[in-house]
Amino acid sequence: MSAAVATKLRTAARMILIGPPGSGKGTQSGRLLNQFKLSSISSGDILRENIRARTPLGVQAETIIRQGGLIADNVMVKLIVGELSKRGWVESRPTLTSGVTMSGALEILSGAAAKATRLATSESPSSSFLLDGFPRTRKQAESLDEEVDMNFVVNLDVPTDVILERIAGRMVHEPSGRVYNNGWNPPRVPGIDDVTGEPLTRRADDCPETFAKRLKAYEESTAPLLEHYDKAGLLWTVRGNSSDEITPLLDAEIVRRFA
Ligand code: G5P
Ligand code: MG
Repeated sequence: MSAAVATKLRTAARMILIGPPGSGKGTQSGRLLNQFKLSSISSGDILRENIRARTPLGVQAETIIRQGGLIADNVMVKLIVGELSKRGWVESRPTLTSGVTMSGALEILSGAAAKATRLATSESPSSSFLLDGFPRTRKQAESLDEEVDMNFVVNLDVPTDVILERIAGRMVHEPSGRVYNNGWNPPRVPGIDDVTGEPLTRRADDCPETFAKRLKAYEESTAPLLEHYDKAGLLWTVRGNSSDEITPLLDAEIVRRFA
């Protein structure tokens, strides 16, 4: 569903997509990339990349993901903040926090207090980005707050019975994160990615038992996360049984806030 003409933003959108497994975060991300030329990071895709590459993190994460658990907060924060920095979407800058004395400030400015840095974001619309699947706990959210000011948090509220039906049919192109569904948005050629012609696969954590555990992990960690962003005045919840119902509502809200 790619739009013919992208909508231009007036100011930078730094968005977070929260939603249960299978709620359509990846689907909406793909559509937003086309519609608003946003860049995105999917925490799950990065972990799966590490698993494929057999990095130490990937080897550790593989078992946890297969069991439907969550990766430790400190590991995830380091991974995603590092990725933001690596992609040049944010950069380190000296920060003066309240309570900093003049001599302390001079120390910071002279580079002596190298640790006291925070990520600087540009308000240029071309610096807009989207996080899919991170943060997933309040602790992760608090750590992200210390690094960068996110300005819009979307909660995809999709009923569980609707989600369960979808997962059996999911096929993915792992290198790009593109998702398909046998019944709903099948690839042009069965089992083949539309863009690269490479084979599609099933996710190892999409079997019914693991999926039930993922849903449980989501339910346990999400209420405090949503409360955190609600208090910060950033949370916007959208309900719907299908991604096609949600997309126009989400697009309109982004236009209202950033275009
Ligand atoms: P992930 O990869 O972030 P989940 O569990 O959060 O995984 P998932 O499964 O990727 O989320 P999604 O992206 O919300 O789901 O959904 P999707 O892929 O777009 O859509 C699901 C399917 O439904 C697709 O086949 C799609 O085509 C279809 N579909 C979409 N819309 C519709 C519709 O309207 N109708 C129909 N019929 N079909 C539709 O995380 C994986 C694991 O990594 C770890 C955890 O272990 C996690 O379990 N992890 C983290 N751990 C700690 N902290 C973090 N921040 C972590 N991030 C990841
Ligand atoms: Mg996803």
